[in-house]
Amino acid sequence: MNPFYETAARPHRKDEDGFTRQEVALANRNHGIALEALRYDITPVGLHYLLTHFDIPAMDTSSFSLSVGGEVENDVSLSLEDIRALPAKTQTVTMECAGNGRAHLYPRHPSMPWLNEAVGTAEWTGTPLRNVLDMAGVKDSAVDIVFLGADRGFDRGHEHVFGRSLAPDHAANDDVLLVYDMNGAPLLPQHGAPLRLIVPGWYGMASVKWLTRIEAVDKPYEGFQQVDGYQYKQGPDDQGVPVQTIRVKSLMTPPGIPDWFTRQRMAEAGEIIIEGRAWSGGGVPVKKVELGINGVWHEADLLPGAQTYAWSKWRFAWNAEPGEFTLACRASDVDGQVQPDAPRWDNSGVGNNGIQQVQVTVR
Ligand SMILES: Nc1nc2c(c(=O)[nH]1)N[C@H]1C(S)=C(S)[C@@H](COP(=O)(O)O)O[C@H]1N2
Ligand SMILES: [Mo]
Repeated sequence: MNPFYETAARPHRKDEDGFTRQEVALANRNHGIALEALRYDITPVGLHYLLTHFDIPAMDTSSFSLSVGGEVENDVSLSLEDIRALPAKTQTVTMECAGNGRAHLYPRHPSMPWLNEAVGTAEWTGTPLRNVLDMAGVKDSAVDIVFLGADRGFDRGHEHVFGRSLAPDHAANDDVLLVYDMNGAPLLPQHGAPLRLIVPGWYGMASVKWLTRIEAVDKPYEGFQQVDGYQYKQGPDDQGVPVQTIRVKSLMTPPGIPDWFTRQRMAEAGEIIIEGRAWSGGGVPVKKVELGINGVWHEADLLPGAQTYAWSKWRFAWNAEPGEFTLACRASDVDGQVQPDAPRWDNSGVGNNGIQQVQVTVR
């Protein structure tokens, strides 16, 4: 018996600010970064955004094992100790949820109602996935490498474990990691302890948490989170284009001090330093960030030194006079991609890299 088929249809919502009880429940479980925490190059773990579809599974590190099978020469089973004994690699990676910005769309897809804050940067330590795939010996017959988590639930009537796949070539890339430490300490339960995948440059859904099983398969993987979820679609019946690398984006730390309830800002006239972060996906560097002040764009300083998969810092010195202002920030990357001024439509609200806007009163 499956009582969840009736939840399959989730019509778009037109109540612009009236979020539903279900959306509020999801927002309580899955928090975003506080925008003032953009000040840290590496997001402290407790300030990193979180997105968990089902429940955080109970995992026992001492009895944990990762199994590798399917189209491989040898089935492999590894304890966490075995994995920690493999060559280690640490990588700074900015991760963003594909649904970030969803709540700016109108009408809105009922799901986790992110505004701007589903992003964070961590130092992830693990071993390149390739080391484990080489132990198993992936056969030429493999067309996908599948990653399965220990968490299970329903989505639109379909019961499944959270699973994603990568093409074999991508899985063999040295930058794709099996991760056990975040910011130099063992993963916390909510971030996938004891082992997760990190796929740098891709939206967060690819980085499977609570990873317990890797399977090489000889037919394209058709798991729910691969082919039903995470597809760019204009309408519900579109064929869909898979969501993959992160689109260019920037955020600012709102200046001044906030009003508790509305989050609107009050700042003092004079020089105000506006700071923020900018990033793109697939290892593509950010080229330029602009700050918009009441619709007029000014080029900001982009600070050097960003690592391949991590965000850059940017800064703009604003000589503010008293008045009412709408600030905005807009990044472009070296591939020529630019953030759109208005959110781009997607049926389930994925991939919205529209500009952030902040209202400020200067006194
Ligand atoms: N097993 C499992 N892995 C998962 C998820 C999940 O629900 N279950 N959520 C994915 C999504 S959609 C995102 S955005 C990232 C979030 O990672 P974080 O919670 O560590 O920030 O994990 C991904 N990996
Ligand atoms: Mo996500």
